[in-house]
Amino acid sequence: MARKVKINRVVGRRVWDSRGRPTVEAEIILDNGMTGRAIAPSGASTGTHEAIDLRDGGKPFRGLGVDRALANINTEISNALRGMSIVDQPSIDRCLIELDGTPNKARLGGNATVAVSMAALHAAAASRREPLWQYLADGATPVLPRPMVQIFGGGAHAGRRIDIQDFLVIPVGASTFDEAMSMTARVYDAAGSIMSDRGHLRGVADEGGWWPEFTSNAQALDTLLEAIERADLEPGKDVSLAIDVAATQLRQGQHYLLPAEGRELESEELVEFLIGWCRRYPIVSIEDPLAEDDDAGMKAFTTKMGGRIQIIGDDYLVTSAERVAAAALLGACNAVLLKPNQVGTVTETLAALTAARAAGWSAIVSARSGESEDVTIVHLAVGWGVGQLKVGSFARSERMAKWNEVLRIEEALRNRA
Ligand code: 2PG
Ligand code: MG
Repeated sequence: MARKVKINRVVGRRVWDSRGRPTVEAEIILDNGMTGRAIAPSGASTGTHEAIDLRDGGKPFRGLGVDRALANINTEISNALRGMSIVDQPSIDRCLIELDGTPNKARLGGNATVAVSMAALHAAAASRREPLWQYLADGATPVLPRPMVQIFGGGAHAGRRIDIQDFLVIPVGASTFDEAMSMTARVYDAAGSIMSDRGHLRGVADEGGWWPEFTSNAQALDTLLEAIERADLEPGKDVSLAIDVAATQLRQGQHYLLPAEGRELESEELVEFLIGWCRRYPIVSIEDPLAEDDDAGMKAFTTKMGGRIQIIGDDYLVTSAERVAAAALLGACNAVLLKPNQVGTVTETLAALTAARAAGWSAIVSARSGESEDVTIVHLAVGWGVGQLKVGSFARSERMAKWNEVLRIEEALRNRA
């Protein structure tokens, strides 16, 4: 039945993201009157190989207008998709890729294509009268993700107050998502209290994590441990640590510059520096430990630590199936971060997940630092059974909308079992 339901038209509209910047919303209207819509997110620490976030340039909104991306949706994309079956996501995405005709969605804009691609999923699920996670699972067992939650923001998300971009916790001891959220709430609150007690509370960074009023990166890690203990939880047993180094942002020529440490490091030195932290702290996952162009460093770090911790490629892999396969062959990373807007369509995001699984890797679905109320990625994580989810911190509604959506899905699954 749903197979016969066709796309009538696609509408692009300007909405606003969590940084108060313009972004793209796409709405797909089906022949039967049903609709689906989605909003494109945007990054601050973006990889060179990501799909292009098409912006207008010029003076308005500091060049960040999206009128060109919207025009592409309202004309070319709408015309090309009209009449296509809504449940044929691979064909819809192939049509977007071919219509764009560039290797990185530079012509139509990755922000236009990802919003349309995700809107198609919502319209398809609606026409099947299924929740999106269930439509995506397609009969397979859905999996609730383990959350990875930012407690302190740094790097490009906090005026580079400290070098490391994300200090995160993973509530490894939780046996349900609901329990994981309450553990997180306690740690987030305790971390805020510690900052406040020391007169260090300065509000929150881009993704809702506490603004890092620290003098060194290790101070953030020490404070995380303190916060876990103050929440009556045990570091490493109930709650483990993770970091996103976002090392591309630290790259200066062939070196890495860590101003908060007052140090400039060679690639091999950064590898040893991070290994030192892994010895001292219960860190179970490190993202982008080296820069996007540092294959040798990534390989060296993975050779030494890949058997012990999760090593995630974000800027390094940009949700590209080809880059995942090449990195696996090289022996660099053992996990991929999946951000649909890095590649521009849902089908290509799924291809990156498939490549990761073929390599025996884990995967993590992730939001961007510029977000909205859109919760599509939550459904991707659950429906595809990805296993992990990273959407920023435990404050600000663009983050909480996503955590809360998982709670609703957990309840729906429990009632079904
Ligand atoms: C990252 C993301 C999300 P951004 O580096 O993982 O935290 O940041 O969206 O700015 O690339
Ligand atoms: Mg990252």
